Amino acid sequence: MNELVSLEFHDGVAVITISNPPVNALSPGVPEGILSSIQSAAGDPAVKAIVVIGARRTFIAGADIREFGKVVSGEKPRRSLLPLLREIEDCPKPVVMAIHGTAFGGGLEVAMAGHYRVLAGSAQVGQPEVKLGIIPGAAGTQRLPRLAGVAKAVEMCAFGQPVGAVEANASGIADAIIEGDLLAGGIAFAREAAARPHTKTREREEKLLGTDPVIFERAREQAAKTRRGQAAPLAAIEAVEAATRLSFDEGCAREAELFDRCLYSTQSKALIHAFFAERAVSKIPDVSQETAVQEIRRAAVVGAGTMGGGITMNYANAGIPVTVKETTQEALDRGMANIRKNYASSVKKGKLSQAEMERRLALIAPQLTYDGFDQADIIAEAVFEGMTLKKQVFAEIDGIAKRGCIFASNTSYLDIDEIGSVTRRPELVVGHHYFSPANIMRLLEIVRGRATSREVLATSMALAKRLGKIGVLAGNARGFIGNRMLTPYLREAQFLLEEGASVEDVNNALYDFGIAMGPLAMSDLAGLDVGWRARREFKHLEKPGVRVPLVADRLAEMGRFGQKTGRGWSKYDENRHASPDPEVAALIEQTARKAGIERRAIGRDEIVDRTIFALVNEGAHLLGEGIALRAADIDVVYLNGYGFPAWRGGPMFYADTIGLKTVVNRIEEFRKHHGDELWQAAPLLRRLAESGSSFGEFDRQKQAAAGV
Ligand code: T1G
Repeated sequence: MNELVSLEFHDGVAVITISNPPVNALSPGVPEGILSSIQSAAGDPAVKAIVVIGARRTFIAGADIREFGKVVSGEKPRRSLLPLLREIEDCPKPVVMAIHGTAFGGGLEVAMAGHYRVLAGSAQVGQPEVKLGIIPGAAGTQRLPRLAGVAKAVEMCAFGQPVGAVEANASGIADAIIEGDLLAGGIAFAREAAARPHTKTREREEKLLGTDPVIFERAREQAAKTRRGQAAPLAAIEAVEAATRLSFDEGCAREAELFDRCLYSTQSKALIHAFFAERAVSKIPDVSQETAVQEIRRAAVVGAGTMGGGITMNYANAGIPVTVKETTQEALDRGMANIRKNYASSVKKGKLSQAEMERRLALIAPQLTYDGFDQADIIAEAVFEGMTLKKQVFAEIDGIAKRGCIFASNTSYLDIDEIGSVTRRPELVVGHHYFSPANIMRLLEIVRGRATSREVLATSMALAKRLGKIGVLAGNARGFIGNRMLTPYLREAQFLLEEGASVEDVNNALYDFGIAMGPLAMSDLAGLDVGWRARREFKHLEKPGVRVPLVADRLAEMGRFGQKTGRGWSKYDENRHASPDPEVAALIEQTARKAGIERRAIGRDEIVDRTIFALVNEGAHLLGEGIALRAADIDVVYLNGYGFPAWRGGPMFYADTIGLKTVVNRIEEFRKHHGDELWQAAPLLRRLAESGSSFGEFDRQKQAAAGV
């Protein structure tokens, strides 16, 4: 026992409590405290059984992830949990793990070393290590198949999804589900257990016998499909497979080899970066944790189109009554039909019960007027992307809404201050930029206007969490963070076409890089008309004499809007499968020749470097201008809004892994070939590169300076 682990006695039952806020991670001192408590209880003749439990909201949520960086950097030696787990397992008295909240990673591994596991009904257990680019490192891949069977263990270790109490009980991980007081239930269970012999998990072999090797083949196929490019899921499958071939100790040794290989990998560094980046985005330096958060009891949405419908579902999904307004009955019916269709497909997939669907639909009030909008705590605007219409809507709701009602525009690039300028409450105007499909995509760009109050920002961050979104603060620049960076990325993708690469070359190069969808395929999905309209709106901002992509506007003028018209950069069949379109290839070649653009063979590396470094360079501009608070925020935007592979950590983290000096040198090469106007390393990027620094270091220094 120590300040993190306490030991108490309840009439012959020793209770070991782990208290290491916020999530009882196995930080230094916790394993030591558990070990000495187990040894003390084991040696105490008055003790018949032992219960291990977590204080406050959870059991052990795993190893302390913050420690990994110190091990990888050599600052600290890797400490194995295996001796502690052996001590627990070899304890002559039954050790009962009483689990509430989450037993994740090392938390479940500690639990499986115990002789029994009793769960609160809402508890979750899992081996999510692959989400951090590693695998279980404390015999989880050896003990879990012994308890839950090989197939279940492969699924949990290779794909990282937790299981609930009922499933844990059914699969053999748990021995009982405790309703009511968990500690009391755990002690009662331990008392009974003291009266019978107990089994060591490592000695349970029955579920390993006669394992069908197809399990591993299928898991590898699934990993290749759903975890494309990631090494850890394959390592986890190999480790569980070892459990079926080797002795327990040999299996643990094989697991340790595979664990180390993952831990020192760039993929793991990237995924751990993503883990902490996602948790840091909600921290805004000048908006303290004490800032008042407004309660959102009722919402209203203007516009039931694709985005408006998805936004409406977000509120209903969170249990918030929401009114949605359209201008015509036909548009309203279409919007509601889409909402019903989305819910019905979730019910069909077993992700939602029919009753829950009905409950959520009952929270949605579709209408053609602003009736009830005066009751809303927030009004989300999702009308057609045009300044005139948005200002008209904001003027209308300003005349109706109650005092303190927040106005949130879903514009994806228009000026929030100008939209809010027609209201008498600019301090309550903010951008809530969702990503399509809005009810699915986790990203929410929260756009801060000149007058947006701290309370509105704090409320927006809290609301994002409540809606199951990741809120990222963005300054009010055209396109905010995501779309602003997308412009040079798509520009380069199109220039590469004009210079000789094919549509498929460009899409495949980025797909192989790990991005969910190539840039041209993504444009075809979003609709080429969207970019076309935006370019026309901002034509006056184009610099004379500076090269611009030539073909996209032609395609749009020809009515080729992408998937929705069956033709865009590619052709699409009725199942939206893409195929090369020789007409487009001819149009590109013809347009390029007419513009006097030299065409040549272009390799994959150039395609990746020009598109990704354009992204990184614009990101560095955003950071320098303060439009993004942290480089990590930019990474979170691209991981959750643009299909950037998490195992690369995001564009800014990726640049750090390449080395900023290398990035700047490459940009210099592009500048020499394509001109200053298109390629100038951002001042911040150049400064960091010249000082041998990184975006990660930039964030750390900024965080230290801001003290958050
Ligand atoms: N280590 C260190 N800090 C952690 C942590 C951990 N394992 N888990 C959470 N935190 C911090 C987090 O950064 C945040 O800090 C605060 O706790 C609240 O987290 C040996 C090698 C448990 C489901 O992968 O999934 O065990 O921002 O905002 O939404 O084989 O946290 O407030 O400063 O996420 O309620 C395996 C990771 C580790 C679980 C709670 N375990 N954590 O979610 O809160 S590897 C995991 C989570 C391992 C073994 C291997 C979630 C949660 P701050 P939060 P939440």
